[in-house]
Amino acid sequence: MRRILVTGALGQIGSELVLALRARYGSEAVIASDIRLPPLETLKPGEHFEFLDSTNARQIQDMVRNRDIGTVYHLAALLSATSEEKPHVAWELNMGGLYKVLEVARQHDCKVFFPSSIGAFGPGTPKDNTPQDTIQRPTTMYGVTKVAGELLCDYYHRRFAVDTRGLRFPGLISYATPPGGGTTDYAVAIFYDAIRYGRYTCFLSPGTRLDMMYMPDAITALIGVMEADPAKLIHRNSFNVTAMNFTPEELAQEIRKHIPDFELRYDVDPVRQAIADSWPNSLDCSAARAEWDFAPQYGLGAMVEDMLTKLRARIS
Ligand code: AKB
Repeated sequence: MRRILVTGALGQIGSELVLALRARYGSEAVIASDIRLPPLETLKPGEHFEFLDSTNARQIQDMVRNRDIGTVYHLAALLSATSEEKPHVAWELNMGGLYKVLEVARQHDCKVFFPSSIGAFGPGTPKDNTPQDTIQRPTTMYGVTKVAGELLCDYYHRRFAVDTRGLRFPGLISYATPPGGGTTDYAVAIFYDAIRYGRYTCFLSPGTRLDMMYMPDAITALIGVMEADPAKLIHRNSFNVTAMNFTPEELAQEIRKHIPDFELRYDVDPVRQAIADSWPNSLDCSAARAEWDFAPQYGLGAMVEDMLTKLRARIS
């Protein structure tokens, strides 16, 4: 079997995806890569981790050719809030990196996964039960790179038969990596502060409803869409996926079932609030269910219980 390359392997999704891919296909089959390297002692015998700057076409080319890569999970990208702070870097990394990965994939017949987002939608998108195929027109640089990325992946599939597949992720909640640069990060940070201090100050306003998914469901969905029978795929880039939606207050209420005195305060960040306000409240995932059996397991209650248990063990 040709190997699997994961770019951005130390990021929120990459950190957990690499473990799942190694468990499923064997350590020898998976090459994790990033522009940082993990401490050597964290790697077990037989696990591969390589330096790779995914804006450098030569490095991608060498990696794919020399290590016999057949599939690329291209996760290296800036998230929404950081992309608004540094739009030029976001364009260079999110679009430039994807274009170079697709070009190498075309030349070496690789399959490519592209992570899109609810950020690919905009203020003109229907907010509730947002359809799979609808108006997008995002107003953030992050969203621009996600819509353009979806279109570019579909183009490479139609024009060059590159097997590209993608998911429009909602906010992802995970205990394995700390939050970093997203608009939905409050839904991760809240757990750290709830455990440590019993209170949290939220940067989004009380009524902000957003789609979310617990990381184990995101990893199952990622592998699921990549293993799906291509004959059944009507869509490719990218599928709406979500598992729950809530406001900060609703999340706090669920946390109070475990930490009764938990306090939630607000100090709204206008930049991240404007981004959140331009995104949908809830996605329609019927295409993902029909075309490759998407079936998330965690709702709000199960996610909160598991997050608190796992994060408590990690923090202590
Ligand atoms: C972000 O908040 O930037 C991401 C996303 C929803 O794409 N979590």
